[in-house]
This record gives sequence, C-alpha cells and structure tokens, in this order.
Amino acid sequence: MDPGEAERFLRMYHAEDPDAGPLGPRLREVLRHIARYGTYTHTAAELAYGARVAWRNSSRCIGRLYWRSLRVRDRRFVDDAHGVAAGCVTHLREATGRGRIRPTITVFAQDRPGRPGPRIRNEQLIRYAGYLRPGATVTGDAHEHIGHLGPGGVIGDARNVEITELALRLGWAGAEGTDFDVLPLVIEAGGRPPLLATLPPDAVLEVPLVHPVHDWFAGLGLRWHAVPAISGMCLEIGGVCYPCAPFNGWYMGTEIGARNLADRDRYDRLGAVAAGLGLDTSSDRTLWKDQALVELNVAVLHSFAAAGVTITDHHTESRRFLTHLEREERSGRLCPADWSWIVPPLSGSTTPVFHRYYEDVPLSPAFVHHPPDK
Ligand code: HEM
Ligand code: NRG
Repeated sequence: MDPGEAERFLRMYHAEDPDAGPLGPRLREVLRHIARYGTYTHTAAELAYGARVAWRNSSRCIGRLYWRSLRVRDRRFVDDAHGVAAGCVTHLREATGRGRIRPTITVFAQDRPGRPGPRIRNEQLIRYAGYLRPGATVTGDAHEHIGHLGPGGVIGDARNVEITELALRLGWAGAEGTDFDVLPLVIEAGGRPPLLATLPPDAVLEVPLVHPVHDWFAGLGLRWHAVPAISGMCLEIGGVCYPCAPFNGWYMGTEIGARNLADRDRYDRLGAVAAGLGLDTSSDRTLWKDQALVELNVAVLHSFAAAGVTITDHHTESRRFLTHLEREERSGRLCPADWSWIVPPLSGSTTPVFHRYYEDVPLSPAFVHHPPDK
C-alpha cells in the first residue's frame, strides 16, 4: 500500500475533526505499521469518518445532504461467510426500521496482504431473480448490463440473470419462478467455495404497488423492496480497501418507477400501464410512454407512503441536493457531482439540478466498483 494515501487521509481527518486528537503520534504509528505489515488498522472513529466522507464524495449520489448521519456498524472482526450473512441480516433489520429507513453501513474485514477480505457477489443485498425463458438469449455485455433480450425474454429482473444462474448452479433451492423472487446472498471468504445465504422474510420489507386513483393498477402485481442496499462496491479509506461494506439509504421514487420497472431491459412495464390507462399506443407521438411513466411513478410514491416506508421524490431531493452543494461550498470544500447521474430520469428539466453543471473529480475516501472478475 502507498503510505501517502494513509497520510493524506489522516491529515484530512485531523484537520476536519477537532476531536481527532494529535496527528503526529498517530501518523508515525500508522507509517510504522505499513512499513512492517504492508497495511494498518483504522480506529473506530477513523472508520466512521471515512465511511461518511466516502458517501460525501459519491459524485453520482443526489442524497448526500445527510452524509453526517450515516450509521456505521463496525464488524471488521467478521471475515467468514456465515458471519457476513448474519451481519447482513442484522443490517437489513436495523436499517429497515419497519419502514423508517436509516442510512446505514456495515463494514466487514479489510483486505490485508495475502488475506483478502470477504466479498458479496450480489450487487445489492436485496435483488429479484431473473430467469431466462427457454429459448431466450442475452447478447451484449452481460456483466455490466443485459443488452438485448432474445425472443421470450426474462421472468423477473433481467439485470440479475447472471447472479441468478450462479445461485442456481450453487444449488439454490428457493427459486419459485415468480417475477419477484428474492435472491439468496452469494458470499465468498477465505478462499472457500461460495456460501449461499437465504434472507429471512422479516429482513426483507416489500411494498405492493397500488395507484391512488386507478384500482386496476394493483392487478398488475407489481411490488418493490423497501431498502436499496449496495453490496457490490468497495469502501476505500486511506489506502485500505474494505471489499465487503454494504450500505443503504432510502429510495428516490424514480429509481423504481422510471428505471427498474420501466426500462426495456429491466421489467419493461410501460406497455402494461398504458393498456390499463387506455392510452393510444399507435404512435410514439401520442406520448403514451410519458403518460404511463408519470402514473407508474405516482403509484410508487403513493404506495411507499401508504405503507409507511421512507421514500423521496425527485423534486424534493433535487432541492436538498442544491442545499447540500451550498453547504459544502460554505465549508470550503469542492463537492464533485456527475450531471448524468444526478439529474433524475423523469422530468429532468423541472428540477433545479438540471439547469447547471458540476465539477466531477475522484476524491478519497470513496466507494468504488470492484473490477468485474476480481
Ligand atoms: C447513487 C439517492 C443514500 C452512496 C444514488 C442514486 C440515487 C441516490 C438516486 C443514483 C442511482 C441510480 O441512478 O441508479 C440516494 C438517496 C439516499 C442515498 C435518496 C437516501 C439517504 C446513500 C448512502 C450512500 C450512498 C447512505 C453511501 C453511504 C451512493 C453511491 C452511488 C449512489 C456510491 C453510486 C452507485 C453506483 O455507482 O452504482 N444515490 N442515496 N447513497 N449513492 Fe446514494
Ligand atoms: N438505482 C438502484 C439503487 C442505487 C442507489 N440508490 C440509493 N442508494 N438510493 C436501485 O435499486 O434502483 N441508497 O443508498 O439509498
């Protein structure tokens, strides 16, 4: 590891947090550890600060106003797959809060020289299986994104075909073949074969989707899980990599209504919604997709609110994000942002985040995507 990265992190932490104590002795200790062991161990306070700043630095995230309130669960002593599975279940129960969702991260063992930390193969703790219908084919870069579905398509979430097939190969017995089968976790640790871990139902809160006006909408049988918990990214702090550090906030409605359930290569349900609404789908120019998209998003926000599950809308979140930018500027910090991820996928130009540009630079600490086949 590069001792310079450790030093930069420690200098930043001690400059930002008056309670951090004296820098000198800590810096010398860390540099000595790196020289001797090739890595070092964060204090609990360094870890909590590092995780919060990694969120603050996530230039694709519109939800950063509350970065200071991230709950950090320190499980660095856990490096085995069963321990990780149990820690994830506890994470979900605590973070879900029966609908009052709490932004939370659980940090498992770090990478050490010759001893990599555990890894969760799923991109999120809660994901729905995707089953290729017989005869269907997938082309394109299947790892990043399912490209084009062949005839017959997919049951469930086409994005998760690969992890579903892996789970099935590993002997997953829970597959029911519905559109909304919750996948088991696939956890690797200690160079052993992967562990399959089924999530207990009480750890997975879901919301059936209904529409405030259109009763037929419930008949579409759509639902989504309450908590987005990203498990496929590495938390990097001061040169240390935590490859297993699942984190969650709450959903912005458009993630579900304008992407997950609407994208052609996900659930592709705009046609079904348009049919229910009785729209003229004979031409793109009737804007039937646009109308269906709005009603689908109305249903998502309405259903989560009615079920008492935290969710935000893209107008509110855009305003909050600009407040966050102002605060960061006043603190003398650069707040990196990626326009193409920050601008919501529905009614972009009606939100204030659309009408400006942002600087985007990689800062550390950070959440980074794992290289595809590591
Ligand atoms: C991305 C919202 C909490 C880290 C995003 C995206 C949205 C969002 C809308 C874009 C997702 C997409 O287009 O697929 C929110 C909201 C939160 C929240 C409403 C509520 C509290 C958090 C937390 C963390 C975080 C707690 C980390 C501690 C990230 C990261 C990405 C992201 C790393 C980029 C993911 C990627 O590259 O795939 N967030 N977020 N967010 N968020 Fe947040
Ligand atoms: N679009 C993805 C989730 C990405 C992260 N979004 C959040 N993160 N809200 C989806 O599942 O739709 N978060 O930590 O709250």
